[in-house]
Amino acid sequence: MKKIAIVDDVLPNALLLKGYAKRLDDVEAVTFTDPVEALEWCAENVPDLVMLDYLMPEMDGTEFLNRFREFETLRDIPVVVITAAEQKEALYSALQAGANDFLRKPVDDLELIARANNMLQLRARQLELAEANERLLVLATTDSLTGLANRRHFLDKLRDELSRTQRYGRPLSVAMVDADHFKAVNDTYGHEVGDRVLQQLSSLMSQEVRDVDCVGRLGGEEFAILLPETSVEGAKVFCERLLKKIRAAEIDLDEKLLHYTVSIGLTEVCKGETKPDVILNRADEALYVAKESGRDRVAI
Ligand code: GH3
Ligand code: MG
Ligand code: MG
Ligand code: MG
Repeated sequence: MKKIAIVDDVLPNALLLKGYAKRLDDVEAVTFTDPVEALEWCAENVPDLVMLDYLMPEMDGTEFLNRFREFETLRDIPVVVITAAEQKEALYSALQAGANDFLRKPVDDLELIARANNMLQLRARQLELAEANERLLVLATTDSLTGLANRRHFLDKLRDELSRTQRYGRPLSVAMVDADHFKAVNDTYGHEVGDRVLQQLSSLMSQEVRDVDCVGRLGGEEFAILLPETSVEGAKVFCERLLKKIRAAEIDLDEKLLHYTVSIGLTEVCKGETKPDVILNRADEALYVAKESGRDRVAI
């Protein structure tokens, strides 16, 4: 059900417009004689269309529009302003303040319906586009196999977190996680089983982190975890707990239970450090040490 707010200081006018609006499909019209009340209601309910009488004693249409457009959620909501034929200046002013269309008094019912329909279609298209954008954003930032942040999104988060960390002098740690002997898992059990391991590993990491942390898949069987507000000591405790959890996890292959491990390279961001590559390289070097010294462990 689409919502239309009708704002007119003269109640019979408002009710007349409401009567016309009833002829629109799938629409609920709410009337207001007090523009302040109307603004509050709109901010709360986000209508799909506003029909606004220009001349009102408390505030004129231009002021209403200025205040209306200040709400982020109401910025794109279509507004049809209603003016008397002699109020030329009022119409210019309202259009400049962001009115999308207008009607002349006395309002013709068919014209109102036609203009309202146009505006409602515009609004429907806006909502479709917003949803499509939302879906695109998810696609562009998510790794499809694991649902984790993809490499690009993880790097964006790292950059954001880096500037925040440096501004407030807060600790930040980064862990690089790489599956051990993963080639052997694929070679022995097939790529599909390998994918299942990556998916389980991803959900284990996601479960283990806090809300402010970010887990990303950098590529292949390599992941990274961003740990804001965490020094390397705290991050090491976290990594040990994660390693334990991963060690205890199993993949049911019917004929047997498959176990797997990971190695982790850990580093803390230094004061004044701003380059993501340098930090990731340092985590990578620590990861190499973890691999060389026997795997299934964390190195700093
Ligand atoms: P190490 O313990 O030294 O890390 O050994 P490793 O075998 O894990 O290392 P290597 O880098 O040699 O092999 C990584 C393997 O990960 C090779 C590749 O087939 C596999 N792999 C990368 N991406 C995927 C994926 O999306 N799915 C599956 N199933 N396997 C993948
Ligand atoms: Mg009026
Ligand atoms: Mg590996
Ligand atoms: Mg690797």
